[in-house]
Amino acid sequence: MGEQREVITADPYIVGKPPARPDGKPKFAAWTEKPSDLSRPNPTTCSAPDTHDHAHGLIRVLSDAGDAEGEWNPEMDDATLLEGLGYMMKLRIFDDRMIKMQRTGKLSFYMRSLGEEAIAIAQTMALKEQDWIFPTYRQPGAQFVRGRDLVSMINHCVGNIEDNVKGRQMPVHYTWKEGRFISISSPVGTQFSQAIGVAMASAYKGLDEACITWIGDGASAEGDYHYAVNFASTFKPPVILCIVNNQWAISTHQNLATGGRNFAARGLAYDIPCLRVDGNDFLAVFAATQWARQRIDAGLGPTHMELYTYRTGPHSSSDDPSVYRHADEADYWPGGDPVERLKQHAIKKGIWSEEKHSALEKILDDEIMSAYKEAVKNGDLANGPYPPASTIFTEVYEEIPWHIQEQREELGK
Ligand SMILES: Cc1ncc(C[n+]2csc(CCOP(=O)(O)OP(=O)(O)O)c2C)c(N)n1
Ligand SMILES: [Mg+2]
Repeated sequence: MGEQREVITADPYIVGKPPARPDGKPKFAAWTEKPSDLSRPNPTTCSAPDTHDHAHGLIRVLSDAGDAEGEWNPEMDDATLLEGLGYMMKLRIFDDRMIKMQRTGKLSFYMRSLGEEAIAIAQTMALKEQDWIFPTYRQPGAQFVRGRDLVSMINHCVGNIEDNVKGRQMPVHYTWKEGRFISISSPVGTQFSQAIGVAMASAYKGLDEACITWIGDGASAEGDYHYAVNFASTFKPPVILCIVNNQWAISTHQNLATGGRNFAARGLAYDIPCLRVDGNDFLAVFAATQWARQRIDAGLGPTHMELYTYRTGPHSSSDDPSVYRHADEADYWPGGDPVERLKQHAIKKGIWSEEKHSALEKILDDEIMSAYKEAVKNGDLANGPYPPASTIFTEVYEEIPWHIQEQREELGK
């Protein structure tokens, strides 16, 4: 007789339903999970079924009191911890500045990572320099870790003549070859297959180059997710597959994608070890990714993880969440704020203070403002100059198809 498992049935009352609409009181079940709940299995011997509890529980390191606890505590040194805090603060200030620029007509569109800063930053810090990043628009923070120049990031967001993608992409859809940061696709869900393909190539060539990729809770309901994970299951390439469950896919609640169940455990059906991680706990996110990278080091291939978080801001600068969720819903999120949690932990450890925090905020704000001033010297949205229209046709096709050539001739470029 096998072990008794819970029988899972769909709850017709939950499918697609958010916890509350704008006129109702926001509801989130209180978290009972503690950092001491889950063991850290040996990454080099652990199989998918061994991670049943990790797929259904929640990996946490920062306790409610702000201490780092449990087997998943990565025992991060102070300098690295403060570096991570600095990157998260920088991203938040950068996002605030850019949204102000969008509101004053300097940028056409913007998307913030508000509330999700820990994810791409902690994860990129846990990788090796040579690893490849296949992000969505919600992981620009990886570029800070890899050292991308702020002026170059802003040139892209404005779409001026120094934009490295020459205005061919929407703002925030960065591409950065030098940082192994692959172009962000507007069609959601494409990057999982791409990352797995590159990871397969890397294994085939015998390179120590892993891939990490992310998909949203909403996009994970597309077939693309399953096609991709099926390849990962079969070929076991060196890839870290992350579902960012930030509760919302624009105005659609994550319950529509899961029926109210979790995302992490779906990987168990594909025989891939699964972790469900508190996405607002910088140390837990780092530790889980380090564990996945250790499996890759040992030649064991993929890890599938859910980063459990909350999209604090609107979907994008074009969205008004007050029409579909309660205005204060973010305040009810049991996972708190990732920047505040790491800051409080650092203060408790005696390596940080409110004064140091404010001083760093000021330095970062000045740095971002001066980068912005530098970037708009290359043109802004209102006044140009813009990349020439002929760049629609160049560097896109190796051989221009006849119908595109006709269009080019019609434009006279
Ligand atoms: C294939 C495709 N379908 C629809 C869209 C429009 N769209 C852009 S983002 C988005 C929601 C994605 O939500 P989720 O995957 O949860 O990611 P999040 O924005 O929450 O990070 C949708 C429907 C798109 N860009 N591509
Ligand atoms: Mg989402």
